[in-house]
Amino acid sequence: MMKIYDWYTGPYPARVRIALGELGLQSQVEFESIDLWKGEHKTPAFLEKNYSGTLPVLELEDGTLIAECTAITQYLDALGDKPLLTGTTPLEQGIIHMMNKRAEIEFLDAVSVYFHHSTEGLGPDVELYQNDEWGQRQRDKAVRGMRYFDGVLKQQPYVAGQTFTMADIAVIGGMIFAELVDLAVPEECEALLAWYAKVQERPSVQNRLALSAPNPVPA
Ligand code: GTS
Repeated sequence: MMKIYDWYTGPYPARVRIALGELGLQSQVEFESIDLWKGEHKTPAFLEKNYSGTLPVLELEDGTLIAECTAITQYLDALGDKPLLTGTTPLEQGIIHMMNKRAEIEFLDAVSVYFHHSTEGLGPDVELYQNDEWGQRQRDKAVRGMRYFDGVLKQQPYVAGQTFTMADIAVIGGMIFAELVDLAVPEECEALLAWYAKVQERPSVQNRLALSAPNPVPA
């Protein structure tokens, strides 16, 4: 059985959990919790699994380790007969990859930097270097990213075009992280908010936390 190391409420882990749900692969993976709040992702043992010290990480049955949400999603999507999240034609694949990367750079990763640099983040034991000015700039960048994706979604139903793809999942990750840090979506971003209401109805999004949580669930 494949294994995923993650933390159940994390926005990046959410991306892979949603992908698993979309692909119907939930029963093919087991989860191992790595407690971000205790810094378990920065221990030497975990850094051997993922040099970057981040979650999630996918471990295959033969022990091969794949980190990075995009890489994990591409791997999982390629297991089926027909890719559902990463495109089938060269054009689709290129556009989806571009929009997925843009969702990370312009939105999700920027919210993450804001969290780690301008809030308490994961606490003083984990956040060994903080630069508030950098965090604030990334917060402003994330809000610009929201406005960009609002413009995209005024033109088309999904982030990379006419169908739901991993680029949508990356923007969902940004929305989840923005909620966690109380970074509000500007009210006028109506298309982004309407898209988010719509994609939140997907079972893959609704059921992501239930896939696994540490037992007992932390307070
Ligand atoms: N580029 C990585 C990816 O796409 O997988 C980023 C992963 C990432 O930043 N994951 C977060 C993490 O490990 C998990 S979460 O914030 O979504 O819960 N953060 C811990 C840290 O110390 O940066």
